[in-house]
Amino acid sequence: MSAPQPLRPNDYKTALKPVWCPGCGDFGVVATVYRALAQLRLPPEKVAILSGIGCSSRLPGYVAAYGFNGVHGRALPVATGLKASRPDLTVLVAGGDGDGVSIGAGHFQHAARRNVDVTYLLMDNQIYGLTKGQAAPTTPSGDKTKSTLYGNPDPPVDPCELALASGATFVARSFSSDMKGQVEILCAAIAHEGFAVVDVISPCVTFRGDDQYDFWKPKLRSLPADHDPSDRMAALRYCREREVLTTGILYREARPGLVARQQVTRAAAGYDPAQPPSVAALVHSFYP
Ligand SMILES: Cc1ncc(C[n+]2csc(CCOP(=O)(O)OP(=O)(O)O)c2C)c(N)n1
Ligand code: SF4
Repeated sequence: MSAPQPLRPNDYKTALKPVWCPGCGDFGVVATVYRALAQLRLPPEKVAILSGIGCSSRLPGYVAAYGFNGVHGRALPVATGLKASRPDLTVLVAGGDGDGVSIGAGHFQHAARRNVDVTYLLMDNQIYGLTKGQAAPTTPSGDKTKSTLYGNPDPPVDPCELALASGATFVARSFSSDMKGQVEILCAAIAHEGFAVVDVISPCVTFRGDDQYDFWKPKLRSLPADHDPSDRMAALRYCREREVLTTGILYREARPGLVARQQVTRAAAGYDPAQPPSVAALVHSFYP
């Protein structure tokens, strides 16, 4: 029998051709997913990618791995259940800023608090793309959109700030066309134990304007070499930036993830994975 061939980025492509608009940042994001999976040598049958609804949430269809395209805003609860029952799988969640920090905001906070062992790829275009250009919670104040014709009257949410405030143990920011930086961050996020949030700015050229790359590129900065990623307050200083966009791993903390904590509590209760109790026995133990 011949030895298995090393995996290459193209091995993770499916036959489906992305239907994103030409120039959409999401093309860059999926390309970095192919590269990161290949770099980590993760066999497709050991990876699951889940999403909600949105242009960005189409991503699982383009990656040769297990995939699930669920309900708007609800990818994280599904991912939590999957990881809890199949801890051997590498679980990624992909989706838009609307999906993640608007309708799905409650799940985002609790996944962070519980340090659920998934990588969350938040494809942040600062707009609702799929529904054709309404303001998202990430849309900057004052911007005109289909739902804010006179300018957005609200202050935006910064997903990294929300993740840090909610207790996430890995928080990073990247830009979709920065292949090298994004692959490095994604590999580190996937290797991290616990909830790893990657807020990737992924321009919507159709509803945020085709000048998005010209707008963002001069603002991109790498984290300074002396940044201490264990310093939460230092990480917070890179949130809500206006004149620049600092990319890199803002925050990283070693704390047991949900899977490890679950194993500890189960072992303490005498749970034997080889002989799991029946549901009836479990219910009876609560309501004798
Ligand atoms: C429960 C529910 N509410 C609203 C919608 C309509 N809807 C679909 S996608 C979407 C927002 C898309 O924006 P985002 O999540 O940021 O993803 P993008 O399309 O920008 O990638 C909305 C409001 C829906 N499908 N289901
Ligand atoms: S509408 Fe925007 S987010 Fe959706 S595919 Fe087009 S450019 Fe991308």
